[in-house]
Amino acid sequence: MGGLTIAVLAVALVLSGFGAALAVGGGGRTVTTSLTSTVTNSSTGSPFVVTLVIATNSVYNSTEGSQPAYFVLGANGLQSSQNMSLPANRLIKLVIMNYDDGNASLNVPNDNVVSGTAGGTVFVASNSNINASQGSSGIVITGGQTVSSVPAVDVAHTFTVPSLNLNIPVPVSSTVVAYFTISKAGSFLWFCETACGDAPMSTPGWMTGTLVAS
Ligand SMILES: [Cu+2]
Repeated sequence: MGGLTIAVLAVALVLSGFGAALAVGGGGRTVTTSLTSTVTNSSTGSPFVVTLVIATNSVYNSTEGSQPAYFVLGANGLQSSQNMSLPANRLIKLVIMNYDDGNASLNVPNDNVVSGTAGGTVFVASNSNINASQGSSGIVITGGQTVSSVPAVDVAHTFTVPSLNLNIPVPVSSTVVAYFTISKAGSFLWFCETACGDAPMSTPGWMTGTLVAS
C-alpha cells in the first residue's frame, strides 16, 4: 500500500513536472529522473526478480553440436549468464524456465535435493500440472507443487552455488521458482551439477558462470 501511495505521488510529480516543462521548455529530462528514482525506492521492500532461461539450441561447435545453456532474461531478451549481478541482503525471486526435455544423471547423489532457499523449497510447474481433456469444466489446472526435492530421474539441470549452500534442481520441461537471500557481498561460482555435457559444464555462459552480489 505504501508503494502504491508513493507510485501515485510519483505520477503526480511527473504531471506537475510535465506542466513546468511545458511552461519553460526543455525541463522534461529531470522529471524522468525523478520518476525512475521514486519507483526504485518504492520497490525496496519487494523481491528482486531475476529470470533465467535454459535453452538447448545453441551450437557449441561443429564437434559438440547443440548444447544446453543458461541465459538471463533481460529487458531486451536473452543475455549471457556468464556474469550475473544480484543484490546482497535482499530477497531474490529466481525464476528458471527450462526448455530442456531431457534428463541428465546427477554428479552428486543429493543434487535433486533443494538447499539454501526460503523454507528449503522451490515451486515447480510443468506440463503435468494441467489436463487439457476439455471436460465439462475445460482445462483442469493443478497449478504446481512446492517441493523440497524432485525425483532424481526428473532432473535436467541444477542451479548450484556451493559457497552459498544454494542448490536448485530443475526438472525437465519445467518452470522453477525459488526465493533466497545472499547475505554477503562477493563473487560466487555457479554451475549446473548434472552431467548435461562436458563442454557447456566447463564453459562460462553455458552451464557455469560468476554470480556477483553487491
Ligand atoms: Cu546442466
